[in-house]
Amino acid sequence: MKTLEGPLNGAGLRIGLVAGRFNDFVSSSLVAGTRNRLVALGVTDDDVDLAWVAGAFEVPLAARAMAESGRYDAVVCLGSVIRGETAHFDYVAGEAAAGIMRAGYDTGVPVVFGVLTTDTVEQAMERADEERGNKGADCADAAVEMVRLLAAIRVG
Ligand code: INI
Repeated sequence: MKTLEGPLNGAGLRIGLVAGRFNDFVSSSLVAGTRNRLVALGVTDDDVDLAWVAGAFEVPLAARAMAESGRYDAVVCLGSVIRGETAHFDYVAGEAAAGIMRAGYDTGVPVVFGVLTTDTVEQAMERADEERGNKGADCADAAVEMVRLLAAIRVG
């Protein structure tokens, strides 16, 4: 049996980030966590582009545009939807998740889900913290792994 793997080697990859301005203090931490980890994996900082959108609801369309552009090997979606702040939580979070997944499925470009869904701002900050584990860093790993894994699958 041959095991196909996606090594965490980001050299030469171009990565698009999409971040929601809603709860921008959370998004900015997620962006920093993603960016730092991408660079640690060998991605050149100049090969990372960041697009800001209003909120999580707008993230999928921008992610899809990035994925369709042919300019990025993977797209990382970042933001937070916090239950305490809106009765629309389920709609915003659900549509963001579904749209992000579809952007990847429809384009074949890895589109990674880094939109936090939490009950409180504190829980969101915990997951966007450099010390306590930053979800953006996990997303950087997932993006690079998926690019390399898909390449390994295609080669066979
Ligand atoms: N957008 C978020 O990213 N997080 C939220 O918690 C949120 N709340 O609470 O409503 C939110 N709403 C804005 C939404 O994403 C759109 O930007 C807006 O509805 C315009 O389409």
